[in-house]
Amino acid sequence: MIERIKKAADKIKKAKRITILTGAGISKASGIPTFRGEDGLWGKYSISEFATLEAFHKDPKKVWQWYNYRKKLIKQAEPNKAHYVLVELERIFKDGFALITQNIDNLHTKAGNKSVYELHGNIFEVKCLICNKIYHDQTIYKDDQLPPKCKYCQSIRTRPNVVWFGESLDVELIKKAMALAASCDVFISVGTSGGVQPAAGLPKIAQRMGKYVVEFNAEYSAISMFADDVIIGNAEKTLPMLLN
Ligand code: BJW
Ligand code: ZN
Repeated sequence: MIERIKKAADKIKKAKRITILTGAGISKASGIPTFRGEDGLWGKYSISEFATLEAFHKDPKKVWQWYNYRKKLIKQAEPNKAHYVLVELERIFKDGFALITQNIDNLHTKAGNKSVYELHGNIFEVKCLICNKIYHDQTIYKDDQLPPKCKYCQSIRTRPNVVWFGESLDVELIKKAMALAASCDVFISVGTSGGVQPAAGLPKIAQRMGKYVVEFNAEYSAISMFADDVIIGNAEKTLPMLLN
């Protein structure tokens, strides 16, 4: 493994542009559960009851309660060593650095990264279905305050600004992410199972364009087959080794 990390570190040293894709695994050491696998959220909460627009229309309060609970957990969480490695890489690469995340936990921004593309939204944002405004909201609500009233038009037809299954990602954002995957020299995937499209297609784009792709994950994933090197282990342990 040390040899492969050295190789990845060497590729990074020679690169001008790096693009990173992160998933829930990078935040696990910060105390935020992942989705799949043991202890994953989908083991306790079914996708069809909590993560589709149909589920939300059926029972907005129930879906809001789930996001409110996760928001509380996420608000208390601090970035871990893996997040800080990405802050250091942005400091080194400056404009040549881009971070595409599937996470809604805001931890990359909290750690200090600036060039962050949030493909699946942000748990600290509310979207109003009546006036269409999207606004920042860190409040943890009491049960009887859910769904929260829109801060602009007072409507209770609000939703978390996240992307559920069956919903389209922001078109400009996904186009930008694809361009960043195609135009980098090194593509790094961290802590994602690669089970969700279109995010999981990004490493494939980089590989097809002949870029060096390296994956840091606790186990082999659907992304591993597109990676030149796979570094198995917890990202908070393995990623810092890149900077040694
Ligand atoms: C560690 C670690 C440590 C642990 N260190 N590693 C093409 C083909 C087939 C289907 C589709 C397709 N295109 C679209 C679809 C449908 C669907 C889809 O992909 N379905 C799949 C099941 C196949 N995609 C969509 O619906 C997307 N929309 C879309 O494409 O619109 C157009 C369209 C619509 C309909 C049909 C066709 C086209 C939207 C997807 C939205 C996903 N939303 C969620 C919820 C967000 C809000 C919330 O958080 O509540 O996003 S689902 C969930 O999965 C969340 C995550 O961002 C996402 C990815 O999960 P992630 O991050 O990979 O987490 P895990 O848990 O899966 O993996 C963690 C990994 O870390 C594991 O490997 C661990 O081992 C590892 N790990 N500890 C390093 N310490
Ligand atoms: Zn409104």
